[in-house]
Amino acid sequence: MAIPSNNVKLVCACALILAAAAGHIQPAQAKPATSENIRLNQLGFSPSSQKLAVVVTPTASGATPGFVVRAAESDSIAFEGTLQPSGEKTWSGKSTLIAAFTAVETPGSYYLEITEPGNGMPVRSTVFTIDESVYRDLASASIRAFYYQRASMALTENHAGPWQRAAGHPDDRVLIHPSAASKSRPAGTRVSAPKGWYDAGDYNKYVVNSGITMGTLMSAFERYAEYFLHQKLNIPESDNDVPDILDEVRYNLDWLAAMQDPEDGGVYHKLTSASFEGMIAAHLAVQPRYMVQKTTAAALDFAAVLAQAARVFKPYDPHAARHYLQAAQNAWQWAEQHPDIRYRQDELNKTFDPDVTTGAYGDEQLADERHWAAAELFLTTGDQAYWEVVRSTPADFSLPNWADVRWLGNYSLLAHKERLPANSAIWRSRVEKHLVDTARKLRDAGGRNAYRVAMVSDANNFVWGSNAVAANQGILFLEAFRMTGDADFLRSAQDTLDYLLGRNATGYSYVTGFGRKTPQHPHHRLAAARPELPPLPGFLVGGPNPSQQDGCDYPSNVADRSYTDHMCSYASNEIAINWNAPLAYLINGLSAIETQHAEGHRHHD
Ligand code: 9MR
Ligand code: CA
Repeated sequence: MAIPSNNVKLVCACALILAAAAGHIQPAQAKPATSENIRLNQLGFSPSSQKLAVVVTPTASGATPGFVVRAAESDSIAFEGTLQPSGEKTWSGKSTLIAAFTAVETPGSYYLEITEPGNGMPVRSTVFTIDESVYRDLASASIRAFYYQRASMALTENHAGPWQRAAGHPDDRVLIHPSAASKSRPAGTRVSAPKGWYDAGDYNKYVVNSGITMGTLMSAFERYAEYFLHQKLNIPESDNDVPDILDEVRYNLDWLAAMQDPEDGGVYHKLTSASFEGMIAAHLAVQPRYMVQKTTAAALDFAAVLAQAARVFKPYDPHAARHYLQAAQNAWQWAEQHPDIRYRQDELNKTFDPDVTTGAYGDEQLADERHWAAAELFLTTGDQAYWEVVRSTPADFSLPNWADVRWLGNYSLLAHKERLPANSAIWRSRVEKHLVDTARKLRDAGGRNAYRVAMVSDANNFVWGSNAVAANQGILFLEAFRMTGDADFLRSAQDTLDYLLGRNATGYSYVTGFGRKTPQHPHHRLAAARPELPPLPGFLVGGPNPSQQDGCDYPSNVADRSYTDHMCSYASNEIAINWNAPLAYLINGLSAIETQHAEGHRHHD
């Protein structure tokens, strides 16, 4: 049955009467097949949000056919519209058509039905939900994921369900690697640095990558504190008086604090086994663990995180907060005295034994780390010396990643206007302008794009961990919305979430356990060790990455399709804390804004 662009109800009714007269109504069989070519957020939408689906078509067609949205249970029509051509093509050279159905606001289950371009057959999308709480579970799962990554403690059934497990990595007898030897801690000295989160699919703990992860999570809390005060995550600390997200952050903070050498304030780059463990359970991964070389990047990221923690934890534990601030200042001092100790793993391995071959997080540019540390230290202490560093840093925008944290500092500074110096107005308007201009450009690029999302508009976005590029763009949009109040930016943030949850070139929702087509075989040792279970839920996989550094088999080399749901693929299908943190920020930020909005309405009524 073809769907005309108007009079759909009438035609359908006629068809029904004719079929009934002929005496062979078979509603079950009559339902059109589900098409993989209709891409949309597989969880669905909140009632007031923008709602789009993208239809990937084999060829460009001049026609703009109609579409309908039907209620899943009754098949009755809730909305009729016309598919709009997108303009730009996909990176595979395909055309797309856009279905907009924002007007559907009644909570319920729905599907989209179209006449498939090319063959004229009616097809439908998978069922999606419209509901105020549609993202609630994902919002908490994106943070609960960190709980699953905890080292040094057993996970119990009441918190971890079927993913309960024995404790791994006590990390209370970590060896000082020769690269990290000092007078008071010669090579082979045993030190203790338990707790913390496993970085990713591997079991190591890296200060640099913890840095951006912690900064992102604490900033999410600072921006949406009211919302997080009420969020319950069912983690072991859920019964105390501290917001659960901060309890989770603190588990990693306890480890991070122990990465500092108390003797001189320097910070070890990582706590790691010499080489990666096999795909085995945490408690069976028992290679010796080492503290490896103190670096400038580690010290500055540490300083930034501990300075922010001093601010964030002050109301809950003022004693700990003072300690965090002192640790941050000590690390800063060390970094000022050692401004250019970079982590170069290949060189390190020429001098020291054993060779270390795990994640390097080697960063050659350290001005951004210095800026971020100065920004957080300034906000916490008000000390003018830090402001001088901040003030002299270039203001142009760059999207945060583990190696570029300059804008973590700027986001913090802009969100704490009341703490900026009296004469900072010019600085502030310049930095704000860079933020808003960049967000506007990205938003416009998204508006032209075949998937209607900024992320896909530039093939260079598809790096290792591309999904975190998308999630960080989502954060940028949320910050632009905070700055301007322009709801267009909120829609761009929603577009970004829609991209991650299925409106994309592979048709995957990239978060484990959330959506109809999700990663089943992430490169995640905790998951690989339990093949009888579904993968641990709430984890964002790295996503499409045409560089394919893992050498696995991929279905495509095209930028946004170069993804494979195979355990082998650490370059496209691993999970990582620095990718989950911006997902958590985006989804919880959107939920927080949604909640405010709904409450505003209720008060208004
Ligand atoms: O996310 C990191 C990516 O930017 C780098 O290109 C890549 C290679 O150095 O490493 C990624 O980080 C991995 C880390 O080195 C070890 N743990 C797993 C991380 C995610 O794949
Ligand atoms: Ca850097």
